[in-house]
Amino acid sequence: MKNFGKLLSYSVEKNIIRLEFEFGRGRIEIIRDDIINVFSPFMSEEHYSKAIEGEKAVKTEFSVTPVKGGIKTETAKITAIINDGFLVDFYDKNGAALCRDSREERISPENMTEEGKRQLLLEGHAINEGYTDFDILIKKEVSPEECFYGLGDKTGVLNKRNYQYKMWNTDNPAPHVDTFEALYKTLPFLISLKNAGVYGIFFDNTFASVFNMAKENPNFYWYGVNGGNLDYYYIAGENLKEILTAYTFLTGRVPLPQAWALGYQQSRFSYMNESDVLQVADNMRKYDIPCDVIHLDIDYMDAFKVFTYSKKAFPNMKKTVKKLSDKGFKAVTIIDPGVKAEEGYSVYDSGINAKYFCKTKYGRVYNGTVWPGKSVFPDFGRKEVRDWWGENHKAPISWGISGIWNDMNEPANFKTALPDDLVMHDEGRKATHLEMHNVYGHNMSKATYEGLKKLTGKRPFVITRACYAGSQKYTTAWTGDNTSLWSHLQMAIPQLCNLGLSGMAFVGTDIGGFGGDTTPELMARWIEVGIFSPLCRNHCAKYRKYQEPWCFGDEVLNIYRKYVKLRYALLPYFYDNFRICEQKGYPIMRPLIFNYPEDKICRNKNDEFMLGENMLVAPVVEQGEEYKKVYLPKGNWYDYHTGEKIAGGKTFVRHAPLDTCPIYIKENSMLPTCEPTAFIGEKPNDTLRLEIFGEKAAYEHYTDNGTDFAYRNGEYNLYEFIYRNGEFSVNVKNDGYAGKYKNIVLKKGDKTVKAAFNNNLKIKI
Ligand code: MIG
Repeated sequence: MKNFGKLLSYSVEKNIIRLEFEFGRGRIEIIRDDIINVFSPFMSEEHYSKAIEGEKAVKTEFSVTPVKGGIKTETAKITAIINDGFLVDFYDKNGAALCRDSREERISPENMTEEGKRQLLLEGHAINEGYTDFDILIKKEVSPEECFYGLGDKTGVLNKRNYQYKMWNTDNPAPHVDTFEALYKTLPFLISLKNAGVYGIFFDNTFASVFNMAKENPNFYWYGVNGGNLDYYYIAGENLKEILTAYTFLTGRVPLPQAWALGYQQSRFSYMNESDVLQVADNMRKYDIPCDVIHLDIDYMDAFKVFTYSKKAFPNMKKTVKKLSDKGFKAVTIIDPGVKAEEGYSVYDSGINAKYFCKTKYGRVYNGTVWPGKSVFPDFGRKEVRDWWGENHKAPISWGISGIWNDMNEPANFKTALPDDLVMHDEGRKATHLEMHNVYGHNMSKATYEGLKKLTGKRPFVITRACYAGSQKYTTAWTGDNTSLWSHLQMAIPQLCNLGLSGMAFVGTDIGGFGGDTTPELMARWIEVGIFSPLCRNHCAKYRKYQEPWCFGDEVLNIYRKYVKLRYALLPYFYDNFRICEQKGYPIMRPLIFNYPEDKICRNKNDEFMLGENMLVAPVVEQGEEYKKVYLPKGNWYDYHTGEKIAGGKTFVRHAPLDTCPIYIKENSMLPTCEPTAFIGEKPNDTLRLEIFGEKAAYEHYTDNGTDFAYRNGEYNLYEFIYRNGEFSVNVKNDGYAGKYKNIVLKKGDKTVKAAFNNNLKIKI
């Protein structure tokens, strides 16, 4: 790490404090009273952020005063002391030290002898080389009880303490075990929670970085990166909710999806032709499994050429899609970034003519090898390339495709890694693969999102494998190639929760597992978890056992149906939570700690999660287990299956045979549901079912057309439902959407009341 030396002088200009050190320069930028940026221009004076779009700084009161060995700056929420050596310490208003740079030195693990290394190599072990020193190294003090959350799709348990991870978007299908350092995504944001308080920290640098979460030394965690700038945001807040609202203020939020995107989705690598696809569709209806989407994996293409389809497998794609749509299904097609290098193929030709593909440092178009064989890679950092890519979606849109699934966009290359010095651009600026690698999937998703939005005017549905902080504005994501293993079902919970805590809230795993062969029991337990993941898709690898719901016999089929129907019943609740996510950045699927930051037991709760504020899910994720050890935070809860009222603040055992996923509803809440249908929109959604739990509750419910952006112009309905003194009433907060409910069915315990819906309802129950 660079030695900055003593602080020589500083100056304040607008919201920026400029710092002159003996051996370098630094900047402190006050973004808001709860967000401060720490910056040093190792590469450039500009941030060049891909995550943060537009100017975020708002006019904020702050003071700057000299202190011994540095300066102190204060906003209404943060006190920061900037010391010699550009060591920065953050305190809250009560003086609690939340985030101080550690003064301790790292001890290099490179003290290993040559003989030691030789032995390790002989046995086939990797040597932890290259992790010893970094141009940019930030060390932050850690207290003994401190926990870390976020960091994206990383492996392991919920609390990231004691792990080391690398941010370098990586496609590696080997089973993702706890020691895997890099998966597909780069979300360099973490939340620290300790007895003294919470804070968030976002390291906005796209180069390969390493996070060592107090694994090397229990006294500090460190972040190291070679390349880019020293550029991080300190985020203050009272609790995890405030931190996430502020983080998503910076990097953006998941926009409301089209309603159908919340339905159940079925995929396989691949449904090989039209009759395969139609058969899956027919079986969904035949076996009465609600389903909205069928995915077409790479084999639908002609020789893996993107934006084409194989006429042999799908003689007329438009007709196939029409047949699906007649049965109530949307089709989503996969699109890879690798464009087949073949003259006469229009996507290749147009991209070559316009010079849209990445070049080697010698100026030649770079050829890699992916599914189509020799392939070229669009330089997605440039706007004109993104626009061109977006326009290419005219083809799938003309076939009637409803959404796009972006794969392989780490980017993956079969034979070797792409060269570090491959020329890529960040808009007009020449950059390298090393800098742009981790935002390749982000830029591709942005291209897809903007293309679909322009072509359809609807809320685009995009799924991606690789992404960067801020990608939530453009795309949903799945966790890539998991395996049909119990350990991967277990990991799905913390993995999806941490993605949500990293801003990527519309996420899911391959339900049933991608690689390997799932078992009937694992399938049943996985769907019991999977229906709660915002993105709900069953997907499976080539040459692996078929894993559609009917492939495991009647018992599993019945369980599958029961839970997918539960998903469909809960769609109004899901949609409400998506709206909250767009408004405040709160994830839909959350770890308990998000709702109960004071509850120490929740800090390490890996096998339960919350859906929004009111629903707690405690699934069985162990083979052969028929009992679940359930923990409920303080307060009263209702067992969703039996209605039994249970006092929380304790752990107890719930009988949970294969067909039972324990679910609990918080006392004094309401749960909106609907009658499950075969697909969303099969029947008009005109009856709201509302279940009341407890004697005093208020709940906000949101509806809109579920399709386009009219809601942003006020075309939505927002109701506040109130239950007090035995009476239910409605307070209309916004009355802008014409699609109104006709009926309401109120439920409380074993009482049910049906009524015609209107804005002035008052019902005794
Ligand atoms: O090299 O498109 O993660 O979901 O089925 C494999 C084929 C490429 C990897 C994705 C997976 C997809 C598969 N793809």
